Amino acid sequence: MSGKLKLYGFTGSNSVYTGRLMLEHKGLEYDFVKLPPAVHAPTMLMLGFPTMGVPAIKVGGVRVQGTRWIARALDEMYPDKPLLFPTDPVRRREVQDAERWGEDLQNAVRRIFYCAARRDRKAFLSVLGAGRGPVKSLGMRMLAPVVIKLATGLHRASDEAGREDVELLPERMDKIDAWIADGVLGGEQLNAADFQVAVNVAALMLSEDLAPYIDWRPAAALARRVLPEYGGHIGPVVPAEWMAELRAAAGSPGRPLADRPSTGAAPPLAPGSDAVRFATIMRSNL
Ligand SMILES: N[C@@H](CCC(=O)N[C@@H](CS)C(=O)NCC(=O)O)C(=O)O
Repeated sequence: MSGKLKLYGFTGSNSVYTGRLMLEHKGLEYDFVKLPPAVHAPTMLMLGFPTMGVPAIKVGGVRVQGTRWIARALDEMYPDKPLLFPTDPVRRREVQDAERWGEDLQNAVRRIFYCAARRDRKAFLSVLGAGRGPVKSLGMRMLAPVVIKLATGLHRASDEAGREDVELLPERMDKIDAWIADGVLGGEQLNAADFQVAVNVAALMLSEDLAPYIDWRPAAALARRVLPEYGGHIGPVVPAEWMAELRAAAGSPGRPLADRPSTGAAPPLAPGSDAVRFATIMRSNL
């Protein structure tokens, strides 16, 4: 492919992190075209993309939008670089299934995020404003009410939906842990599903309310491996009544530890490991 690859997106977006990590995995050089949230939507149309969504890539006149389509396009365009999907057909299908499921998790995490953002503007700014200079931070503060309102509508992030998403977290985290145990996720070579799923576990762990219910799990260790530094912090804003399922789940804080796997500690970061590489990239690119 000729020409420098461009990635379009905005800082702090879970799906954009997935896109970025896949480009890093392939070892591709790219320019990150940072667009302000909300403003990104008409901009993408003006740039000739068929929809308003990010992440999106453009290379050699080819435009691709959406994490799952970007993953496929990257393997097709750069088959000689580390692959995002296994070549074994059975494993490949398992990874594709986990990846598709992961996009639903991505939507759930986005809904939970906007429920939190409506309750605490600081949470919104700390995630979507992470790493911005003073002028851009001011711009983000001014944009925040509009972005929160638009995103709530666009992503159907009502309280009702957000509550259901919080209630489903134990079940969803169990599924991720099971995929890790089966080797679909968290293998020696990370794959497209790892980037889809683990980014969203990392995003959940920004929440002071939710992190204690997740951080002991293999899913959390995978999130720390894939994306050790998701910028931002979400203080305690999740209504207590939304968290009954989490509190009742086996292995949750205050519950017997019998079922709690012992693999929750972050793995040591070997020099040159994926985690160290990505942490450096994230710091320098934000
Ligand atoms: N599920 C999509 C995510 C797309 C998405 O919702 N992106 C948000 C930013 S986090 C966006 O661009 N929303 C505006 C739109 O889709 O029109 C993917 O995996 O790529």
